Amino acid sequence: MKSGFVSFLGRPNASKSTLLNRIVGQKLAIVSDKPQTTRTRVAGVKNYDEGQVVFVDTPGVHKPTHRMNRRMVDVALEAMREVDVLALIVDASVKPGPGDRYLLDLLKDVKTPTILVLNKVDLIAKPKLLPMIERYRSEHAFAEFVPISATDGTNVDVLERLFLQYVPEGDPLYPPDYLTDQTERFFVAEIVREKVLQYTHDELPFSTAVIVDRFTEAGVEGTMELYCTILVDRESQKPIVVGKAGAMIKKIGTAARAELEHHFEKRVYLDLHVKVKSEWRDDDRLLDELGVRNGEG
Ligand SMILES: Nc1nc2c(ncn2[C@@H]2O[C@H](COP(=O)(O)OP(=O)(O)O)[C@@H](O)[C@H]2O)c(=O)[nH]1
Ligand SMILES: [Mg+2]
Repeated sequence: MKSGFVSFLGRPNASKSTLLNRIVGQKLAIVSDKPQTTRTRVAGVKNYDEGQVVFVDTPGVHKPTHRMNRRMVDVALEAMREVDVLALIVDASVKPGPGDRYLLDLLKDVKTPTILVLNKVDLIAKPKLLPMIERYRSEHAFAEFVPISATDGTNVDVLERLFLQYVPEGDPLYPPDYLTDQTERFFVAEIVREKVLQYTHDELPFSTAVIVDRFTEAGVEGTMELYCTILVDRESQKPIVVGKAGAMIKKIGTAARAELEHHFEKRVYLDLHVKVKSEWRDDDRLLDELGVRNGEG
């Protein structure tokens, strides 16, 4: 049998989280069209006839501007170490930039087999792929090059076969029904944050966090009670999240509740509340509480 770890590495928005969800067949990591959505490491386990693979989704590697971002990048870099396979995920639909250069430099002395995954091929014309692959081939000794589309699933099965091929022999690391290291509490906070990202304006995403103040398992009535606080950075951002006569927060709450009910297969009572906390992205204690891990941790 085979078993091992595969880490996803890449720039923000390359589609790492979409790929994780696609492979494990369930939404573990939230996804958005805004960069820097993923703030910490999320692992998902998949069992195959040939063995078990643990996939590790990471925050996108970018230039850090706050302590939070420093931690995010550290988490991503940490995930490069002591794994069996690396997957460098690139968005094939956008022009390579300095961020790609930085990632290639990071890989320079890395001995771990690294697969280049060219993602979002549904958005590009096929003839563009080969020159792109050739360029990456000249930049680094990648083990394989795999064009995929994480949203429509093109070639993802081929990629999974390759991952299995590169992980070593070994016994499974987790029991067969183990799916993720994520807690339910963290998942709740992430789903609420995803809806905030989805419905609010562009200036908001980086500066929003969600804290679960109270999480009550379904009681006799079979209803889970969830009380969450949405943190924003500035007073001016609060009305964006609350909306006119509370319309926005209601929309966020309705969408989050529907998804949580579907996920937990239980009735959910969701209470959302918005609070201004300036500079929270540089508040170590709060970052600890939010689960934005320290790279070393
Ligand atoms: N067209 C297309 N869009 C994709 C694909 N994979 C992801 N996306 C979109 O790209 C955005 C970023 O995806 P996400 O998984 O959050 O990226 P991450 O930051 O690398 O984790 C989202 O809006 C996704 O819906 C793909 O294969 N094709
Ligand atoms: Mg992500």
